[in-house]
Amino acid sequence: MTKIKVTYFDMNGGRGEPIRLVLHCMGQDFEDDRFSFNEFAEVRKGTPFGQVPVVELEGEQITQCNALGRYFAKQACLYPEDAYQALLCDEVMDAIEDVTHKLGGTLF
Ligand SMILES: N[C@@H](CCC(=O)N[C@@H](CS)C(=O)NCC(=O)O)C(=O)O
Repeated sequence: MTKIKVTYFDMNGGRGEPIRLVLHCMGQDFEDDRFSFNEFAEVRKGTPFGQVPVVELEGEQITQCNALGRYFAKQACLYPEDAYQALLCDEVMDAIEDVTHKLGGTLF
């Protein structure tokens, strides 16, 4: 696999953590680009949509945490091939995103 750089807050959790975790699980080297909350205003100027997480892959900046999580999880055999099982995974991921979205509103 090519060079991977994950840019996200220096925290355990949030939208970036599942991406870091799946990369660790698959033994994939990656640049763990962490930044403080104070640095976010500057970092977001260089990201699509002004949001994080962002993963640099094949020289492109890719966004959307669940899409990225699924992409790596498929390569790590951590995402079901069975369509129904995949649906159940997606349901949980999207429910967590709903909660995260509401929580985010209280932080920013
Ligand atoms: N749909 C995006 C949402 C990303 C997102 O909202 N990230 C937060 C940090 S966890 C952010 O950058 N918030 C700043 C903003 O939306 O202005 C995803 O799933 O990755």
